[in-house]
Amino acid sequence: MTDTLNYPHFLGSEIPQGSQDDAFFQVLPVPYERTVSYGAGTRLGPSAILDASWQLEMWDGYSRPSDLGIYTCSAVDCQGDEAEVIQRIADATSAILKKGKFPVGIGGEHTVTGGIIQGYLDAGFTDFGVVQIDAHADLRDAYEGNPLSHASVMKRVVDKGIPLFQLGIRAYCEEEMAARKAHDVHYLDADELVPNGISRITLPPDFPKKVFFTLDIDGMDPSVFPSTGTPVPGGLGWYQTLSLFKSVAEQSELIGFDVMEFAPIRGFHAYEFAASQLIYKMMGIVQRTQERHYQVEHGVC
Ligand SMILES: [Mn+2]
Repeated sequence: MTDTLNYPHFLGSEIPQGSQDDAFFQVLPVPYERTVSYGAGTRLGPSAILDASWQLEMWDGYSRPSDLGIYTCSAVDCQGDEAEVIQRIADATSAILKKGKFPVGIGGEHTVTGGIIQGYLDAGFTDFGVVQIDAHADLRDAYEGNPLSHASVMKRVVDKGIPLFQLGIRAYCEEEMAARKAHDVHYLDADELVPNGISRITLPPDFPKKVFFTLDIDGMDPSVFPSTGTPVPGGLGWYQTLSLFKSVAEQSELIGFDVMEFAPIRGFHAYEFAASQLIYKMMGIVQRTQERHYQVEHGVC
């Protein structure tokens, strides 16, 4: 578990570092940790996940996502002014998009997703929605006075007029309930999804076809991932999470995804491996559901 920017590349034990011009999946490590509200350690998430990815098999059980090429970008420099870091994240994301490739963000705290979404806007994406798995609504206008807090990241998204669908939420305040109403946020909370074993959803007919998927790892149950800063009981299971992601992928044109808020626990490498496998399985679902939307050789159509 290192705390440097010299990260290994994703699945580096099995495949060479892809080319930035050719590889479809472009992994963007963002070791950003600034507005911690409880446990710390998300700045170590990207390096731990990339280290653990060397233990993955290329075959994910259904296909070989690595056949599309995986390029691991240099980690975003997260030192300095918050707004400048967010802009650096946006710039790195839009650079990937301008090459017609598929961003896979690895955090870092959930604030990072705000920078990634800004990157889509900067790259000229307009008509897209965001689907979020999370324990927390992240819809506070500011948290402890900070509008760039991880607890406010989805408020920044809906403030930009981007449609939002939330899955697995089970911790929110009245201000966030009001924000859901004010911004027509769609949601299926954990108390509906988990006890009823719901693993498929239908997006509303007017939801944008292009979807960015953000997975805050605390949306999953702490029995699966205790390795996160603000765990909440009653979350989604492993298969349920992947199945929900697949159901969204089947009815959308996915334009990217991220996995945020992973905070490794020293000595418990099972969680690091699980996080890297989750990302690789999500890549596999993208590979198998998005063929109609992209041509491997020419990037996203
Ligand atoms: Mn979150």
